Amino acid sequence: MKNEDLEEKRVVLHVDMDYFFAQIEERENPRFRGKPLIVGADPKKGAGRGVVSTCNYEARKYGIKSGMPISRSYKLCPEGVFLPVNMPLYKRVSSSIFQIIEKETEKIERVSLDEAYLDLTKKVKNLKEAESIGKKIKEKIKRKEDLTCSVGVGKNKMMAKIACEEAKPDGIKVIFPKDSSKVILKKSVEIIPGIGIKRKKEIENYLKKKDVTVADAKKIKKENLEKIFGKLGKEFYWKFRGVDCEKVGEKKETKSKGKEYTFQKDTYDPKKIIKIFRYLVFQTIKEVGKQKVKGVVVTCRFEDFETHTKQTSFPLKFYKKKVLYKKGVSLLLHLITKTKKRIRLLGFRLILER
Ligand code: DCP
Ligand code: CA
Ligand code: CA
Repeated sequence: MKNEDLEEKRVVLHVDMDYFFAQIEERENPRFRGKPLIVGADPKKGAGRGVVSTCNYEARKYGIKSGMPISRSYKLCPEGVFLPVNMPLYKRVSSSIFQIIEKETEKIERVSLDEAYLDLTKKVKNLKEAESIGKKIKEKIKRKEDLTCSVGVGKNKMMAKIACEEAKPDGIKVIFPKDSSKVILKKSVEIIPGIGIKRKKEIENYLKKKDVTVADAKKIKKENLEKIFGKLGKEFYWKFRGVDCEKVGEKKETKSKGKEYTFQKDTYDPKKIIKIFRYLVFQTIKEVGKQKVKGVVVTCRFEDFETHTKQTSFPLKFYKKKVLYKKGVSLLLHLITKTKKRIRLLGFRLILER
């Protein structure tokens, strides 16, 4: 099989910082160490309306998670330390960390502020050697920034990421090629990159079974996966077998800039909605400056937390403030005209040319 030949020879390393924003806050404020610490919107004693960005592991014991309403996290842990997001600081730390990582290879894929894949195929003879590089990266990050990360090594991006998840926190793990397909079998199908709650449900519906594992999903024929997931079906078929041909750097981080606003009170007042929407659009346009724009994304979260997004892309020449605003408004109308629900949050984002 051609696909498999290509990937057997690769060595991929995945680095991901542990509880990134919260760990930086702990470093800045050592007195909070050991206490549950939540980074995100102001909880306002439980009346706050934003979300949790992340939290440390002590806070996770209370069931707090990224993306959860901050009010809920406050109910789960009112004695927690709640801190606002200090993005400029996290960005500075991120670029300092990437300076370390970039010394190891040019073949890097930056996934987000705290996460990257490295293709070490040409740098090392085997996975054990990659593990040494991983240890070196961990030590350097600890020494320079006093922060911990986790590292995974595998024969492809998927296996490196799964290894890294298993190494968390502050660990390092290698999954050798011969073990790759075996180690994923008993795990929930959600460990497969690209399979989230929705796709897991589709697989469960197809198999008429709950809590499907990779072993369950592996029983589905390639043609049937293609029927369920279209073009992605074939990719999933191979991923269930530990095979992932995606190259490091292939899936570039989409560059985008945007703003969100959570209303003080859920609203359907068109005046309020349009006023905030205009603000989000023109603030974003100002921040984007002269960068080329490829698309527009509008997000709308309703009073019951149901969240919808709609997006459109267009040729680069389209960049004009008024056009972007009009595009945004038409997407927003699509999202809100069919519903009678009040709006909780609005978001506007521009996809940028890299
Ligand atoms: N983040 C966010 N909102 C989310 C998810 C993440 O603002 N819904 C931010 C805060 C995180 C950072 O991105 O610190 C990195 O996200 P991760 O998913 O890697 O999570 P953490 O680094 O916080 O924790 P973990 O140790 O599980 O990697
Ligand atoms: Ca992380
Ligand atoms: Ca991450």
